[in-house]
Amino acid sequence: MSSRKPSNSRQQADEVTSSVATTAVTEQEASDLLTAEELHAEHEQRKEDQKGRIEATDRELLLHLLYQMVLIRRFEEKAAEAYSLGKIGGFCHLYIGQEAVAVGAISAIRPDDYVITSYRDHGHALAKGMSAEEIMAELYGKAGGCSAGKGGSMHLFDASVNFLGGHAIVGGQIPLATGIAFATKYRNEDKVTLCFFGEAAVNQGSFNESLNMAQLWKLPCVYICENNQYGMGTSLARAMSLQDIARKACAYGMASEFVDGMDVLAVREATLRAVERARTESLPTLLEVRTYRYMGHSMSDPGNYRTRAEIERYQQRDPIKLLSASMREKGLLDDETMKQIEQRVHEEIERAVRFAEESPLPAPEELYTDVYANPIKS
Ligand SMILES: Cc1ncc(C[n+]2csc(CCOP(=O)(O)OP(=O)(O)O)c2C)c(N)n1
Ligand SMILES: [Mg+2]
Repeated sequence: MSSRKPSNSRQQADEVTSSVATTAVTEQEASDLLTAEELHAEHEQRKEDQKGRIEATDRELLLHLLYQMVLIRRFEEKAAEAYSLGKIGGFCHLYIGQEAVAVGAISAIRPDDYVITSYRDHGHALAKGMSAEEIMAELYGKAGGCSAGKGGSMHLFDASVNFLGGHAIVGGQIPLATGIAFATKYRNEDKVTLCFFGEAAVNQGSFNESLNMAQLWKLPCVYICENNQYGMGTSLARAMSLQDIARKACAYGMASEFVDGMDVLAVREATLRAVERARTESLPTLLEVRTYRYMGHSMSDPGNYRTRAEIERYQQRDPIKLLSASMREKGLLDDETMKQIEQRVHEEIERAVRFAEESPLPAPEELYTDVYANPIKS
């Protein structure tokens, strides 16, 4: 197993400062499998790490983080079901397995801060406060959706909660985030921008251009790379010469951290540090958050490029299981409370599906609205 497995973000942050040659993950390392005993030992170690963080966190907040992760997981399971029934068309990229990243990071900002992300956006939209109803209706292509049914899964958007998309061009949101952070600074607004993107976007020129500018102009932006180790069917090891993404920040003189993306509290803490740097010093940060997606790249991906054993290995590190197990061991969660969380989530999802089913399709004349800011009159 790779020595870079994300069991402790502090330790990993230290490792980031060690040499490139010793920290890069090889394809061999990435495909190594742990034995059942090793997996169990790793899970126990992670729980110990997380329990230390739990002691410093308010129980209401812990329950809120757990609720949000369960909500995103069940929302997407329902979306997958609706997609299979033909109720959702077009592209649909699920976030299952990565919930701790959006939930942990967004819990570290204020409602008036901005979030922007890629097409794998359902989790971020929910965590930023968009309703499950308007998101599900958007997936269904209905008029009640957040983008009036014309954006679909990849183009969720709600300016009222400062969620600025949902972007389908890989790496396209990174310069947009830099621009948003520039605008807030220019207007003297005390706002931070969180920009989420996949690790494949790091190979795009827009990443380099944006981070260079953000550091040069001291912009309050947190760049959060969700390293789920695949860009469609291509593993990180086959596509990136230097796979230690956090280290790339040194090319811009920017602060960075490597974070365990399966531990929602580790993500929250690293983001809190980055947000503090953005607010008090107006400086950007690059976070490399190591995570894993359990499902295919999109609903049409059969996933032939990885083994079931590899997926199961990561499912052992499940962020929801980890938080609930740690909370139980600390006496902060019991069966009854967990049942209530699942029940509340179930009701919220049922309401969302009902809303989406009952919402009308967009009227045909809507084809001509929202195309140009100043429509040309015929
Ligand atoms: C500029 C551009 N090139 C290629 C694509 C096709 N494409 C869509 S998703 C994707 C992989 C991106 O992977 P990553 O950034 O790691 O995000 P993940 O899907 O893993 O969340 C590619 C190549 C695209 N949408 N935009
Ligand atoms: Mg990826």
